[in-house]
Amino acid sequence: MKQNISNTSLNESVSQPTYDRSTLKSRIVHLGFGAFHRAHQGLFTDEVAEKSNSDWGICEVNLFGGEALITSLREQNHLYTVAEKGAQSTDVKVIGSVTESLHPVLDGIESVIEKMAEPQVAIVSMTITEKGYCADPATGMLDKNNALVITDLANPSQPKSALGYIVQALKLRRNRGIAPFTVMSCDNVQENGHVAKAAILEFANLLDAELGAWIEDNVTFPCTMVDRIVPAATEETLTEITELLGINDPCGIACEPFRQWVIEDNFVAGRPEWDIAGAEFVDDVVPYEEMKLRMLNGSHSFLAYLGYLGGYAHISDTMTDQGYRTGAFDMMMQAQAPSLTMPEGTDLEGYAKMLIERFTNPSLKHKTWQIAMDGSQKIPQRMGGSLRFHLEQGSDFKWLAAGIAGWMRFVSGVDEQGNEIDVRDPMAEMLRGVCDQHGLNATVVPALLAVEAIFAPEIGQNAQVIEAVTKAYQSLIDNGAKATVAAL
Ligand code: NAI
Ligand code: CS2
Repeated sequence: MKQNISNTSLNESVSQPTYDRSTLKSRIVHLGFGAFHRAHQGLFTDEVAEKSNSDWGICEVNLFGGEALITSLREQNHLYTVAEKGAQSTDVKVIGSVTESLHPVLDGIESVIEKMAEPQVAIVSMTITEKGYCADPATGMLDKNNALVITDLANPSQPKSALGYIVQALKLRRNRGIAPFTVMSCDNVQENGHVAKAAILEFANLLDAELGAWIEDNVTFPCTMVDRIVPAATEETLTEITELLGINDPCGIACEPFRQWVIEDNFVAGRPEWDIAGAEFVDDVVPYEEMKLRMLNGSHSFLAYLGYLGGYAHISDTMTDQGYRTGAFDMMMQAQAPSLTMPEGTDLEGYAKMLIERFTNPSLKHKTWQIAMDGSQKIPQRMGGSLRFHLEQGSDFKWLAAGIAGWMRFVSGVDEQGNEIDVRDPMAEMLRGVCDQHGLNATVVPALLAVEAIFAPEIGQNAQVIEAVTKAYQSLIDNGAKATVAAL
């Protein structure tokens, strides 16, 4: 038998499930067995099983890529490792909450839909990245011109998009008289439950208005705020996990020790007691989502674009540069915090200081390039709301302007040394086309701000925004990213 995590004794320091895994049922189907889910929801659900008599298990699905990961997971009885890396030490845990796994390429589309339609499935959760919602980034509404939406509407029984899978599974449940499931988004999307609901309802209504009405009446879409920094696995982190574990785990993932999960308590068919593992159930998640998206993710994107251009490969590298460190803190406190309306007693300055500490963790090699990915989907959520706030207030938004200018300079596809940048974004080609028409010239700024799928006209055509972003862009061209950030 091939030796692996499920049939080999592991190093003593590794914590392993002590509960009876055979009692878990696939009551959750999760779309997106990526880095984040493994270190967050998978781990929370494992802890609930460890601390109570929970029977909540997860069937993992990857709709796009990740076939090898699913194959490896099966070979090791669906166990995998999470390594929580603090600045000084690392805790290694084996996670037991996964019951089974499916992949449309390995198992066929029908088997995924049939699993989602099984009566015991109470929750379909998602970490499918921002672009997985097939929504227009500027409005959050379904993008009817999205290629996946077009093909799925034409052939709904053989879907490709997450929306198509969910709607088809809900249709089967309705036709079979099976109660619906809750759809729970765990992506970094502003009002993620509302965006998921709007996209799914619109998609369903375009197919069959009665089905759309049934979904609207019967399905809930709780919003969630999810937080844990989980960089993509690298050879280096996998080698380190092998050393700590005593055996190779291709599904292992490293992350920071911090984790947070705030969930709107709105589940139609029950839910695990994730609060046992530290999650918070609240009535309204939106303020927490806004706080996290603007302060953490907004400054992450700021550091990602300007850091990459400044020659910093990792977020922790940017934190060794006082200009970036101060710039990120000021971005949080001057540009983002004032735009938030938080429950009384929320300490935003304490939050910002903690974020700077988390970004500093030298054990986490979180690539600026990774965070820079999919900027067209991220910028509106991370900077759009606060930009609107400053325009209304007449207050200074130079940090946001610098972040947006950094993104514009990044999507040109050429770095400050003239080397090519591997820009990954669903709109990369269109963005590159716009950049190529202008070269590295500030005239590109109004041209990119005019892309309405990213910037609503009241932002993109606002003279103050154009002026501030142009000024920051010109500084990037004349002085480079490091000097531009230092001058903030
Ligand atoms: P990843 O690259 O490891 O995984 C991405 C997952 O999304 C894969 O399972 C893939 O199958 C799926 N996917 C990609 N495109 C899709 C599409 N069009 N439709 C359906 N599924 C699609 O990324 P990771 O780190 O797991 O992050 C995923 C998302 O989780 C992020 O975009 C973010 O919204 C959220 N998140 C990530 C955190 C992190 O630090 N990594 C922390 C908090 C939230
Ligand atoms: C990052 C986030 O990749 C990105 O865009 O900003 O994934 C970030 O690491 C998480 O939201 C932290 O919770």
